[in-house]
Amino acid sequence: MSKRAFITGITGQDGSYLAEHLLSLGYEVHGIVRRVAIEQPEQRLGRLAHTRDQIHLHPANIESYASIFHILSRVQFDECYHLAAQSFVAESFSDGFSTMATNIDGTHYVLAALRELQPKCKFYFAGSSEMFGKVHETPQRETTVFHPRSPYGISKVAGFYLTMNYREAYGMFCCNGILFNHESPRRGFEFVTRKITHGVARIRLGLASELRLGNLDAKRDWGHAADYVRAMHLMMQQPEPGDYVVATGETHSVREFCEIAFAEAGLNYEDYVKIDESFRRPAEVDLLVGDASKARSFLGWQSSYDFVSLVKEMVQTDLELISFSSGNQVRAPKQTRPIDRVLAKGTP
Ligand code: NDP
Ligand code: GDR
Repeated sequence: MSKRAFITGITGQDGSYLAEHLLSLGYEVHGIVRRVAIEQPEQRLGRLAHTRDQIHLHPANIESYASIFHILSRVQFDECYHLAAQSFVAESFSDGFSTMATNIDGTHYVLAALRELQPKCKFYFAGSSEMFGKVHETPQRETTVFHPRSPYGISKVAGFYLTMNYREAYGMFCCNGILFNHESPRRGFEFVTRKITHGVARIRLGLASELRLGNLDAKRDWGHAADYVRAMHLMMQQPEPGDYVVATGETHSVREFCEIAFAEAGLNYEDYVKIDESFRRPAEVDLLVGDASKARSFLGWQSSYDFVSLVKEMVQTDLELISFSSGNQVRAPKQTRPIDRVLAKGTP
């Protein structure tokens, strides 16, 4: 019999890749979506366009214990991947209260409902390298001390310890993924990588003349989301639950990302990027680079994308997306996977 998975945050970047991965492994995939998504499928379910007829969507909100309880009392699951969150760090400075409520209470509601109704269901929590924040050692690993620098980072530290506590107190199979930044052509437009690749495509096609960014010196360990969802699934197949860093082990600055992205479109970033202080954060995370040795040796996981291929894929997909919507002609994407081509055409 096929396994049944429950994904919160299925409409997001990771949720959409994870749903596809689990479907390819023969899982029956269920996910929750906010009611507004069901009412506006074209705008809100774009990332699921190509898998919608194979997955089961339930209306729910992680801020409502009752809505989670309602689903878990009707359908039995083998694995729960809790990805839903307010995931934009900058927004967490603007409204820390909402971020805390969604991310901490939401995680607690899912764990509490599982404990009550399905304590044998395995649980994955989407922890983050933002928990390391002002880093105490480099590279960061599972044993590195947390020092979050934003309400978002603090909410993820709370979720991490909630997950650990349900494992220790109730013997549940609960895993924390400590995932470093991962991107793709499905990344939200507010995150710096997509903001850059989308900006590059708009400039290349004559729709914009500049790109306004904040701190170009911040360094991140950027991987590809399609690789990282494989690690989530592998953690849940281990004999014992655990916590794992997932990262490429390479770090690059926002400036380097710009340089490669603009060059991919035949442009020089220095001619177009303008510094806008309003995009700087009250407290910055300057440098992240992860040590994924544990994931490599216990899970047999490794990243298949290198940094340059990731940037190029994102630029090429955005060129095609904008070209498609504006009727311009550009060269065909070189490294875009077919699935992302479908997505690109269905995403506004
Ligand atoms: P996205 O922002 O792309 O997706 C977030 C998802 O959460 C969306 O499906 C969103 O639904 C859903 N969501 C938000 N609030 C609620 C709510 N109140 N009720 C129900 N659903 C809600 O994030 P990613 O896919 O990039 O990340 C997935 C998870 O992994 C997040 O928890 C993020 O914090 C974490 N993470 C991400 C990393 C990355 O680099 N991408 C790295 C480390 C951790 P809707 O479509 O309705 O808005
Ligand atoms: P991050 O991603 O905060 O690392 O969180 P983001 O892409 O937002 O920022 C990365 C770095 O780029 C700098 N930056 C800018 N960022 C944005 N968004 N917009 C700008 O104009 C800009 N200019 C410079 C930022 O200051 C920062 O240093 C992501 C999210 O996916 C989290 O949910 C996840 O947990 C972490 O990655 C790991």
